[in-house]
Amino acid sequence: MTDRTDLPPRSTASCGADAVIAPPRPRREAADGDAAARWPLAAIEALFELPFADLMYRAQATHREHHPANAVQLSTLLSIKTGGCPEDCAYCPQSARYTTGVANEPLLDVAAVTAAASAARDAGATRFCMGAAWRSVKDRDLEPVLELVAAVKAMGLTTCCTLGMLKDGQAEKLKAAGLDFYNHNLDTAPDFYGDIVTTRDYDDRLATLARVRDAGLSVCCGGIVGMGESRRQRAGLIGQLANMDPYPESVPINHLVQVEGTPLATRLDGEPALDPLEFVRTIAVARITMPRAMVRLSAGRRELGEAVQALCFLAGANSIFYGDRLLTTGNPDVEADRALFAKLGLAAA
Ligand code: SAM
Ligand code: DTB
Ligand code: SF4
Repeated sequence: MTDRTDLPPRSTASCGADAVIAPPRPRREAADGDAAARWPLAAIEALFELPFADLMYRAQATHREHHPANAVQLSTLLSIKTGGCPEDCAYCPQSARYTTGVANEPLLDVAAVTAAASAARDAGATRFCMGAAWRSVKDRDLEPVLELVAAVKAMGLTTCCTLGMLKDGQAEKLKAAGLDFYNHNLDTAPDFYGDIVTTRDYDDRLATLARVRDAGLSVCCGGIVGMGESRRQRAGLIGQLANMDPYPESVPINHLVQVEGTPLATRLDGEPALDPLEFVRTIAVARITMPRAMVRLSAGRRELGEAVQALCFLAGANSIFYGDRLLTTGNPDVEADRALFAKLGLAAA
């Protein structure tokens, strides 16, 4: 295990006794190699508890130490196989168990996918993520996906797929076809997961992530905030991610998009909505605990609005989904994002 000392310097500002921020530090791995977490839950919770300005200061310092200050990666999503999924993920409009108006469509062909990838590249995206509403990948479906990956890779884009669980050998084939990243989210903390998904276990997800890592693919793994989880559970999700060895290269943080017909559209009725600053805090904690990762401000940007997005960039988010659609739901349009980038002095990367 590598020794991570990614913490920013303590503040040396001399404006009073409380000017020096004593940052919670990750525990080193025990010498005997036991599984002591580098980021114990208590240390992650302590980050969440920091005064907002202190948290933002640390996140921004970490961000600047490891990344260009004002560059944001543009990643475009395409749903290559929409709807009809057998899983019961309570947030998802593509589950066949819920009536959401999302139809079950066949896998897109190479021409449709390369047309979308070409438009994304022309609009400035450098990364292209193809998503399929599958529980897992059937071998007969893998072959056409390999063609899609090869075609998008040949266009000079960074490639990413999210296709559900992978069996032995499938990650290697995706890698050989030209895949750079595989996205597979943990979604939430282990102790909240059973409230959200019952048709696959947390361990199933970890097993797929291990296959992805072993095949030499880069890992894209994150979760969803705002599903009714507690702050401790948000910290639990970040802990799961940050304590992976190595942690994911790419960490999408989604804000729940409540879609009519899904259980989470109504289950949260009557509960206070997640405070937007709590979402910003989650981004900041992800940045501090995974300093070199690309932290992607993912689903929910339309609902967050410009000011909260600006705070998310300040908190260390350095990637977005770009283009007016996510998989089945809307995203800010390209013109709106260009205007926001101009206003904030951000450059597309
Ligand atoms: N079916 C594959 C799987 O679940 O592994 C890949 C596609 S799935 C739609 C990819 C991710 O999108 C989910 O893991 C979840 O984190 C995110 N997602 C889906 N619906 C969402 C929603 N309504 N709000 C926020 N994030 C969502
Ligand atoms: C991720 O973490 N978020 C993206 C991507 N990975 C595949 C998906 C967001 C989906 C939002 C709901 C929808 O559009 O269907
Ligand atoms: Fe299916 Fe993925 Fe949606 Fe779950 S998140 S229902 S696995 S498409």
